[in-house]
Amino acid sequence: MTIPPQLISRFATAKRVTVLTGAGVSAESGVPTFRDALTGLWSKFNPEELATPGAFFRNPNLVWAWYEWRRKLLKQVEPNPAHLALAQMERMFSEFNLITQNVDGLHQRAGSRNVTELHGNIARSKCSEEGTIINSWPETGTEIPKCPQCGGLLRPDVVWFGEDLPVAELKTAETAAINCDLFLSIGTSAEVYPAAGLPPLARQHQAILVEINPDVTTITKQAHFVLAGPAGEIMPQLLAQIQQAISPQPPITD
Ligand code: BV8
Repeated sequence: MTIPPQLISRFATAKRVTVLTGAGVSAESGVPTFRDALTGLWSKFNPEELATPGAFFRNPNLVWAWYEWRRKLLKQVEPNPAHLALAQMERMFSEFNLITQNVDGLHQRAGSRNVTELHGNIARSKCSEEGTIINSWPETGTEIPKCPQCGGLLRPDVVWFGEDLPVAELKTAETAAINCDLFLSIGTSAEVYPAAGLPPLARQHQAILVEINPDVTTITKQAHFVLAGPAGEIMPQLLAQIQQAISPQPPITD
C-alpha cells in the first residue's frame, strides 16, 4: 500500500490527532466484526437483535450466553499490529485521543493508555436493576450471576441499541473530533450513531479526515485520504513512515 506523501507530511506537522476505531480494527485478531455474519452458534442471530435491553428482558440467558461466548473468544486472541501501532502512535503527538466503539479491551491490552470506550467493555458487568458496576463475578455456568448488592441479574456493562452513551465519554469524543488536526476513522462501517457522527464533525471543524478500511463506507466520499486495506497491514506502514518523517534515521551504511 503506497501511503501518499502529502498525508505523511500532514502527520509530521500535526499536533492533535484523534482516532475512531470500530470492530474492523480487531478483525485481524480473530474477533468477528459486528456486521460480519456471526460465526457458529450465533450465525442465526443478528447482533442488533441481541444487543438490546428488550432482548435481555425477553431472554436474559440467551443474551448472557452470547456475551460469555465473546468473553471466552477474547481470552484466546491477542492485539494485532493495528492495535500495537496505535499504542505507539499515542506517544508521538502532543495530543492523541483514541475513541473506540469496541467493547473488547484490545487497545488497552496493546498498551494504549488514553482510550475512550463509547460503548463500554464486556470485561465488566453491571447490575440490571441498579447499575452497580461489577468487575468480577463467580463462574456460574449458564446461570446468570446475581448482583451482590441487591440480587438483581447481572448484564454486560456495554451500551445496547436504544441506550444512551455514557455522557462523559461522548463529550470527550466530540471535543476530540472538534479539536484535532487529523481524524482517523479505522475499521468502522460508520453506521452506528452517535459514533458515526464523529468523522463528519471533525471534517466540519477543518480536520483532515483519513479512512482506513478495505471496504467503502458511508464516510469514504468525505475522506481527504482513503487507505483501502486491512488496518493490521496499513497501520504499521503508516507508523514507520511517520516516524521516518518526524525523526529521519540516517541510512544504514554497511
Ligand atoms: C442511542 C455494544 C440515544 C454492544 C454497540 C431506533 C431506536 C433506537 C436507536 C436508534 C434507532 N435508529 C437509530 C438509532 C440509533 C442507534 C443506531 O445508530 N442504530 C443504527 C443501526 C442505525 N444507536 C443507538 O441506539 C445508540 N444509542 O442512539 O441512544 C437513543 C436512545 C433511544 C432512542 C433513540 C436514540 C447506541 C449504539 C451502541 C450500540 N452498541 N456495541 C455490543 O458490542 O455487544 S454498537 C456495535 O456496532 C459495536 O460497538 C460496533 O463497534 C458498532 C459499530 O459497528 P462497527 O464497529 O463499525 O463494526 P461493523 O461490523 O459495522 O463494521 C466493521 C468495519 O470494519 C467494516 O466497515 C469493515 O469493512 C471493516 N473491516 C473489516 N476488516 C477490517 C476492517 N477495517 C480495517 N481492517 C480490517 N482488517
